[in-house]
Amino acid sequence: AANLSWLNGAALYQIYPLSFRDRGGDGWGDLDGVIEGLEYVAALGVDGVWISPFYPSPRTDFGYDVADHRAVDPRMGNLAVFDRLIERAHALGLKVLVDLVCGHTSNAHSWFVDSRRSRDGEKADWYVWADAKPDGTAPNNWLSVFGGAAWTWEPRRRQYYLHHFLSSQPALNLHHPAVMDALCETAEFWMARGVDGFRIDAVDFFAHDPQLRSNPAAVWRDPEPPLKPFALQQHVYDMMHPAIAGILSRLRETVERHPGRVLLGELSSQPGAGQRIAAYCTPQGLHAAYTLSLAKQPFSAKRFAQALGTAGRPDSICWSLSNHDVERAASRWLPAGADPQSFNALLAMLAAALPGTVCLYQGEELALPNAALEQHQLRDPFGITYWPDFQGRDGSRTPMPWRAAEPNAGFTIAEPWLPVPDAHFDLAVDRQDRTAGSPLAVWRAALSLRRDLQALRTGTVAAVEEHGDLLSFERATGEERLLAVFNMADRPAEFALRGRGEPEALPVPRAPGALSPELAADGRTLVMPPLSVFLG
Ligand code: TEU
Repeated sequence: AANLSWLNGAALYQIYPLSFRDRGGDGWGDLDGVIEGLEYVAALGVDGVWISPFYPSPRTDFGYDVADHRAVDPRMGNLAVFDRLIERAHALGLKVLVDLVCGHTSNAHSWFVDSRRSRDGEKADWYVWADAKPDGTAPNNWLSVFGGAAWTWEPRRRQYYLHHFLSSQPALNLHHPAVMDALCETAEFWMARGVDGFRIDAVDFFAHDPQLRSNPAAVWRDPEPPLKPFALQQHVYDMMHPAIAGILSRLRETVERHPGRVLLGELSSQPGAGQRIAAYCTPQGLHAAYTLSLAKQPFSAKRFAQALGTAGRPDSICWSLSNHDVERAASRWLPAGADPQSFNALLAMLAAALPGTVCLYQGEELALPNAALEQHQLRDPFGITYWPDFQGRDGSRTPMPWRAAEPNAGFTIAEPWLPVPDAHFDLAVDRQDRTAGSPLAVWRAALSLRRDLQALRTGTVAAVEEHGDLLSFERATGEERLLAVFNMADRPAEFALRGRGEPEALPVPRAPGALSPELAADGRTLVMPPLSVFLG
């Protein structure tokens, strides 16, 4: 319990600022746009926002290639605008987390410009450099998440540098004390400006095998083509190294000096995630682990029960059903032929009932489907490389639709960097705002249940079970005990209450026309309509 923070029980909202709202009129979102949207976010009933990178960046990875950690990209505003953003968020009762990208920088960062120049400059060891093998090839077989080798040759040093993502994102050497000092100073810089904590990007990549041993080949039981090349190896040596705990403790010491600030670290879904969560979420490490472990499952009661049941410390997890790296949940999981609004209500209640923290991604509350883009519209190099087998991440990054009747749904007056899909206009904020039973109204009601019911917010989670299409679990505090049952399929099902007595149903938000679960005549069975939720 010593490690619990305000994150426990909280709901967060992820703002992907490049696609949130454009006030400057260049087709890309900016910080003034974020400020303008904060009132809407607060009205959803969330506790805070996580804002994806807005730092100066060549945008090869859309901000995750940071060229200066302690400034605002001039196209998105400046530090004075950021200060106003913090002030406005706090006035609305919202906490603010910003992204701290520690594992790599842009190759345009002054640190890398210095490091690549020679083997004996001041920052020579700030990145991960290694000699070629005698035949001139890369030091080992490590692969980049976004395709190809994780090593790129630098003619000036006549050495390879490591990059787990794009070659424009060289990996920082976090074993170097001066690098850790610089990152901790960056954390201090933003805390002094009032941020409430950090979402730490890609923690599993912070340290690797110092001997640079090659990874073994993956063992595939049932390979399902197309495989992304990253899946062709077991990532035992290039990531998830035990030294990561020590790196996190340096960051924790830094935030610990400022009461109420938190570290939310992004962990990958590689095998052993449960153990890593337990190892990193301690009073010397992270306050909570941000994970896509549910988002990466098929939508099945069995898989969700497994993910929840093996979570290790469920109160130390921040669950997300969607983010800017994956297909939007409303399309990814929608059962064939199912009513999208009923499915949305199921997702909203599931999010509201999860233990720990839950993080919504902008547009999730509007039930936006993923955008189907054409090849020429792609921006994400990950998608451009693998088209059409894997279409990249642009489909979840298209602009927020604010006003149905305006060009670009009110996101921008210019040409937006990614198009607003036709299907998103009808789902725009202004339209849903005035429509009873809209997906937005359902999310607001679900989040308000989470706020009002202490058991849903901070209760323990127990009895995580799967019965065919049904997922069930209990949330309990000293005074309150709640049973939550989700019918995850588009067909009816029955839930046996067994020794539970007759729980009294709480009013759960539903899609227009959707049926509620009923207690059968025997008093021991809940009759669950397709995609329905019982809470009581
Ligand atoms: O992502 C880190 C990461 O490892 C994964 O989420 C990855 O994108 C996914 O497994 C691919 O299947 C973070 C950011 O969220 C992402 O947008 C950045 O591109 C990445 O770091 C590099 O900074």
